[in-house]
Amino acid sequence: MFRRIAVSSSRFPLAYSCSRGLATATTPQVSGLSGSRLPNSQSYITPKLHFFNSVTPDGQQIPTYRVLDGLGKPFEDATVPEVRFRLIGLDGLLKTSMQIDEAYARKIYEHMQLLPALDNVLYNVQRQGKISFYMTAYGEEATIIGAAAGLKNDDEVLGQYREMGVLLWRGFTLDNVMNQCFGNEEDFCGKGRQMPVHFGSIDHHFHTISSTLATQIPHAAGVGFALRRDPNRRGKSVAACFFGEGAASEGDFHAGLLLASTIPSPTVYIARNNGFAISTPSSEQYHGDGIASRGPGYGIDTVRVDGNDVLAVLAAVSEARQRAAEQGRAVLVECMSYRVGHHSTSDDSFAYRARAEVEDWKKVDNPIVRFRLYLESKGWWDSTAEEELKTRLKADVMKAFKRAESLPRAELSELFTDVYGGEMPWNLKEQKAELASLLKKYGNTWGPWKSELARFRNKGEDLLKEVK
Ligand SMILES: Cc1ncc(C[n+]2csc(CCOP(=O)(O)OP(=O)(O)O)c2C)c(N)n1
Ligand SMILES: [Mg+2]
Repeated sequence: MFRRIAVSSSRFPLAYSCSRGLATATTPQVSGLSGSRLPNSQSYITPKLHFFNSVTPDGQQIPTYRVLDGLGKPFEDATVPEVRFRLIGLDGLLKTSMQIDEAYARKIYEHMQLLPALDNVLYNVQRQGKISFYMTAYGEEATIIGAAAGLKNDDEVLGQYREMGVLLWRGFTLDNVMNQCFGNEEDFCGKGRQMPVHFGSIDHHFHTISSTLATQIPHAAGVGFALRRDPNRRGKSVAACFFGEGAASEGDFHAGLLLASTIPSPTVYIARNNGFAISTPSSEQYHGDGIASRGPGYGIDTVRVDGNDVLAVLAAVSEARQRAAEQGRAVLVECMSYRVGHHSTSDDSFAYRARAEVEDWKKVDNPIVRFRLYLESKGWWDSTAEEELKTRLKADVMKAFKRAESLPRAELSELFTDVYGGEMPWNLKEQKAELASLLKKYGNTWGPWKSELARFRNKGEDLLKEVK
């Protein structure tokens, strides 16, 4: 028998451990060739011509780790039947082992509910033309909040764009969210110079989102490496990188994982496999066994998780971050879910998938309902609590929306600041002067410019005063 890689590790049975030492321990002896190996590898020589196309020992697809069944009941033989994990407690400290108690479970649930509360309002606000763009996280609430809870709050996060929930988990406020989406003068992420949902916050260890798919993947390998080189953060902090299964088709995915594996770098790669890359279904995105099968190819410990089970995601990500921190190496977690919403406000997904399919997913495998059933079974939640929560979240979101809408944009001249450190380069100075002279000529005479200018603090006066 030809066995390509090592099987499960003792610390986490469903992870495919790829450390080189294990290969020797688990590879069977081949009769007649006992002990013969290639001189430059650990590979045994075999007389059997055997092709393989699976990373599991039995040729099956990689299994999916789950804690709660569809009705929110923990599996009897789950890895953690009493739902006790290594957790970052509500005090922000890492516990070797901690039971999920009522306070912790409610915090998770409230954050899962906060995402659709925001999405419902901001999606419609975009439709009314008040913001330019928006992306919802419908269907991925368990993946995003479970992963956020599994990380330490000072782990460096490099997201793709659907990970606003990580920021919210870390204390980013509703005002912060709204200010960024409206790009008003209080948007500290980018002073209104980024598209909505392109958040970034130094205080929340959240690197600014880039629309260009997959760039965050090699960047994360570098961030992880920098953490490893920093004596104050080595062994304590990791880089956590989110990306979609579509982004994983970019060259940057392969470059990034190879880099993180070989340098090596304490980086947790979290693949959100939500079944679609805009209109491309995952069945057309790859021919192999999802994203997880690629981890062992790069020598990276890997696990696949039910992304609709918040406790499974939490357990897998917290174990992955611990491995990454302790071993200084990359780990890959693939979270399986289904993108219930449209890709973005620029998409109509019913042009390429049936409405009935989406409705089925909402009912049959809803991550929020699943966790709510778990809470109810513990006596921690009921319909009154549900009603109160939804009313409160809606009111909070509406309050932040109205406030953000009423604020002006930053001063127009801010358009040119902070692009580079140090003195402003000549080309920006030139562009700034050109804009100022155009404003002087047309700003208060041409209707569209006049109404746009009125939306900036000081109505563009800061630029106009620079025109001689
Ligand atoms: C380099 C690059 N190519 C294409 C696009 C256009 N684009 C934006 S999002 C997207 C789909 C990404 O899908 P996935 O990675 O699965 O993430 P999801 O939207 O499902 O969360 C595409 C093709 C882009 N932004 N950047
Ligand atoms: Mg996707």
